Amino acid sequence: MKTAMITGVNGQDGSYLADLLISKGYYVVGLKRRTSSINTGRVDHIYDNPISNSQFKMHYYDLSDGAAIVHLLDKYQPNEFYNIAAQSHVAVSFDVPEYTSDGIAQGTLKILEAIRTVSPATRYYQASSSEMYGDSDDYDQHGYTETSRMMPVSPYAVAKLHAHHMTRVYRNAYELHASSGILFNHESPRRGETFVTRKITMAAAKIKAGLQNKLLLGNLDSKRDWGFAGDYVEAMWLMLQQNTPDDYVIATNRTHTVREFLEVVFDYAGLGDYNKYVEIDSRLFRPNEVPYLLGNPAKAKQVLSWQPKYDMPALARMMFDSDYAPFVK
Ligand code: NAP
Ligand code: G4F
Repeated sequence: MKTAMITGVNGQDGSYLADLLISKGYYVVGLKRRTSSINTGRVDHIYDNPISNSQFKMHYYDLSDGAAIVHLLDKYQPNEFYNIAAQSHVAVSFDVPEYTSDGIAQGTLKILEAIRTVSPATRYYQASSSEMYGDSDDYDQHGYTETSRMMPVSPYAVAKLHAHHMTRVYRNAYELHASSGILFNHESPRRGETFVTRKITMAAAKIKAGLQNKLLLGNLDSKRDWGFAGDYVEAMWLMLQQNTPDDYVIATNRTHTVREFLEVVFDYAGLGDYNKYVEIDSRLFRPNEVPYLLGNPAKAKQVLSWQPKYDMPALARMMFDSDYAPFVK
């Protein structure tokens, strides 16, 4: 039985990845930081099922703890390691830049160094981000590729770029099987409630249920390439099954404004014009914005045979249905 270790296992991607790997017969060691309130809601179903429970073990771990990761890697010698944990909210990274950077940049380095030292056969996945492109204009009509110039515009994105390059350095210098997935925005019913898509689908569900009448939002004009998280964790796994480690763009190759996402959700919910409910709040604008993201996943399609199954409208409908389900009598 293969063993996989996942940081941030109780986050959106960590939980879908744990589901996928367990379904493939892996023993999954999930790493989670200690919090004062229990926040295992996204993985509780794994505990509740006796079969998946027997393939799952949780340990406490924080990205700041270099010694802990040495011990964990030494103990389990996992076949695969997925570094998913991060302070992942771009706007928040302007409020807590040092904390964000320490976890993402130095935390990644600690893990890579620990793999090199005590478990060099472990295959490594780095959660890189389309946010790293920032306001670069180095794209064509098909979008950004793995080699497009990156011009990050947030503390989060600079830290992700540091981790991205460090992964490449460890791959080349020490011949680690270390790959980075440059993932464009991906969402799901498990998406954190303060990211814009989930904020919109939850608000639409509550408005339809008569429990909310206003939705405060920031910039509606930025464009994002939105896919489904369940599709994207399959790409992570596929990267680590290749003989050669590499970097891959994972995206749908379609881009939409936040406004278009709003229109799809409010129309599908039968609420009509979103302008009746949405107010623009200047506090929700960022000091710097990434205006446009479109990913070209041609390499992933060719090498990994990976394709997304959901486009933005299908994703938006899935998320709304999930958020509205508790209100259906
Ligand atoms: P998420 O839902 O915010 O999950 C992040 C996970 O990291 C949570 O389990 C969180 O724990 C954990 N974490 C945060 N700080 C930590 C620390 N100091 N030590 C240990 N664990 C810590 O994020 P996601 O959407 O699943 O994204 C997964 C990864 O992909 C992140 O690295 C993100 O930056 C990156 N990414 C995401 C997207 C996207 O669109 N979703 C796109 C590109 C890249 P708590 O639950 O306790 O906060
Ligand atoms: O949903 P968002 O917060 O996602 P963002 O900033 O694109 O970052 C996400 O995707 C990245 C990949 O490109 C990941 F690396 C990162 O971890 C995260 O998962 O914001 C999307 C857009 C932005 O332009 C933002 O300004 O929506 C705009 N927006 C407008 N009103 C809002 C809001 N964003 C949030 N979170 N909340 C609002 O009220």
